[in-house]
Amino acid sequence: MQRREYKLWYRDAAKRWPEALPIGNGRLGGMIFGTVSQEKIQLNEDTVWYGGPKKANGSDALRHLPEVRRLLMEGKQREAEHLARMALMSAPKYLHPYQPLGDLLFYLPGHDRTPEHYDRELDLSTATARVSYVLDGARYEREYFSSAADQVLVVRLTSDRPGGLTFGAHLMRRPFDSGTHRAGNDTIVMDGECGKDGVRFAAAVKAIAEGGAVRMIGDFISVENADRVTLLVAANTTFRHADPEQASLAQVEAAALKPYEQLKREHVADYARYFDRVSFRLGPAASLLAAREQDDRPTDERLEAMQEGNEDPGLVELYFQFGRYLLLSCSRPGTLAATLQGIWNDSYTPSWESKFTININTEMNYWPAEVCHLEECHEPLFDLIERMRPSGRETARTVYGCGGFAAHHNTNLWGDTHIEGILVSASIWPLGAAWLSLHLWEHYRFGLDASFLADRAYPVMKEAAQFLLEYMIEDGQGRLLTGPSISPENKFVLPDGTRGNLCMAPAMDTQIVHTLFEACLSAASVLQTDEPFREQLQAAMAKLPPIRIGKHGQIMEWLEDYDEAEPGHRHISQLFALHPGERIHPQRTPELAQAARRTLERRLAHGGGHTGWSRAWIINFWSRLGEGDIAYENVKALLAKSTYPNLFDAHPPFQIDGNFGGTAGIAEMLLQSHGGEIALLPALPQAWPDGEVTGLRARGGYGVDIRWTGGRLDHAVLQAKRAGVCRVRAPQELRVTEDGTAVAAVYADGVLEFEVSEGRSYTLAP
Ligand code: FUC
Repeated sequence: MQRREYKLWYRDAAKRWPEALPIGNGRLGGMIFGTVSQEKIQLNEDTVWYGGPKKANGSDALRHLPEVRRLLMEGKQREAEHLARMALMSAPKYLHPYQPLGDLLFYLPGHDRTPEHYDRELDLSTATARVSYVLDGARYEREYFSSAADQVLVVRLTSDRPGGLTFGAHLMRRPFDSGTHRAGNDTIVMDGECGKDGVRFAAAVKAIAEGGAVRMIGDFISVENADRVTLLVAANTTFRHADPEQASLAQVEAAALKPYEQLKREHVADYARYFDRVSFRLGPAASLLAAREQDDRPTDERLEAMQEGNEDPGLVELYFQFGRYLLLSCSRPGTLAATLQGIWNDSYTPSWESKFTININTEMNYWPAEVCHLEECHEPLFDLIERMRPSGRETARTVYGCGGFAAHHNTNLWGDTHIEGILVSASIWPLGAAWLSLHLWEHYRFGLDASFLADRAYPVMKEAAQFLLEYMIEDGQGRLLTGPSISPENKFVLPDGTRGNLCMAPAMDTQIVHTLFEACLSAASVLQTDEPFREQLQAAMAKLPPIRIGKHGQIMEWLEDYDEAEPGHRHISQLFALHPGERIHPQRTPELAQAARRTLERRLAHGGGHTGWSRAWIINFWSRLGEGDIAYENVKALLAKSTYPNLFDAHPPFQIDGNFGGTAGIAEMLLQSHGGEIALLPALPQAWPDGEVTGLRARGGYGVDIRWTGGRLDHAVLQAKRAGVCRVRAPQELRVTEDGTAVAAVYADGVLEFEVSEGRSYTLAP
């Protein structure tokens, strides 16, 4: 049997949504069930959100803010939280959900028997799903993809029996079904609206048959006795188009001018130019086929075997590439950023409204973007941040009386920034804009695009920092504190047993402030601008509370050494400085690194990592601590405990952050680039003695390929985008060559240093 490289595959149709296979072009998504007699493709369009933008900042907030702070400083926890709940929270409280577009259903008469040779797969290298089966001696095949090139979702049905395809197709949106209408004699259109002030949407489906006939019966497209059929699906909303129906019809008509093979070719070419940039192999190349027969087993069976403790390096490769596939399929330039579910959501009331939760989840979605060479996929996040700026200014001004821009723990299609929700444990956390802004800085650090830094990144970073400079207050000890705020979403226990969330200067806040201010200083110095602002930042940084070690030897989560109400809490916010931040480093700050390790051990001992994203963060943490074996244990746990049969991450329910955090974590095990150094194989587990990864990216403008054998580096190739000094952390001295010629390098304190020229490649080997 041919090895199913980079394929998810199954012997059955999906019975449940988390068994269906996701396709997407960044904005138009489909979940493929692959049912033989009644196929269902559950559809999403990224701007189908219920409701409009809100003006919800609490109108009494500013008046009561000093009192909340005073109560907190005086240790009056209950009083502070009681007042904050009424005075600071927004009205209305909750943002509205991201919703499904609807279902495309088709009914095939006579196919309601058990077929032979049923097969359903998702090919990650072509972003194409396939279903095939044999019925009454005839072979039927379906192919499905969502094309970014043509902005249509395409379904192709074929049969090797001439005239063998007869079916009816229609669109539905239960329980908000508002019917469809015809557009010509081969197209149906479904339209509707998402509430007062919400978007209006339209979806169009056109059928093109080769052989046989297409006609309209009722609200169905009826295909009769065709040899091959192409269904073209388009959908849009008023978020981008004044007339979404006209836009959708134009898209299906334009696609209809191209033969199916051309649509497919252009889709694959567009997709593969991103996907093919990175390859990842675990295991010795020569014995790959023999050693890994299990790669040919269905994906759900491999996952079950992993749950039983089986090793399956091929499944790790697949999971890694699946994360890249998902990012390419739900976040492309011009689309909306990936929500808690990317673009795939089948519920009108999804968990957490399938929003953008920005106290970890949305950020985690984008961790793989730069290192896994999908930097273009990062752009929708920058657009979202841009959209948040005007409302963020309003929130900063009306809630806090400050300049700059601020956001809290959730945002939506419209970029709303107010204190969202009613739970004190999550809502009052004004660091959202600051954390998100760091993503623009990360994009610069990898790509070194100075005009991006000047035009897009720095203005946003600066505006987020301006808010913080005005918002923080000095306590009696000369410390500069954030607050009222929370350590997402953990509670502490005061000595008298009182439990609380709200506090001044939780550790993660201060760590984010420090990281953002440092980033602003670096950016301003690259851009040679803003001297007085830099001085302001430096003065403020000197007053920030330090990272402190508490009574358990842990990194303190709060300003005081409180006990956690839930020591195994899923959030591990106090380790921001270890990852994605960089201040805790095993070599440079060994004591803090030891405390970070202790923090993780305590969290894990109390059941931490029980949600997919929490587990994924843990992989990244242990990688930064150089603990490959422990990181790998957590990779296995992520697959075994928090992964659905279609490889979607299970919070539960489905939440895509675990997929992206898991992919980023695997990359972090193989390559790190922070603190001005590149680390090759910094957390390689013993279980991966041999392997190769190509096409990753490192901060400082490097492309990186790494090959290793017997647990040791074989060679690495660094491609430098810019001239400069390259620093590589390596356990042993390495030879550096450029085109076979030795390059002078100095090796000291575990770091190799050499000069690189723009656009040149350097090979490093023992
Ligand atoms: C935060 C997390 C939850 C979930 C939600 C979307 O509230 O604590 O686990 O991820 O966001």
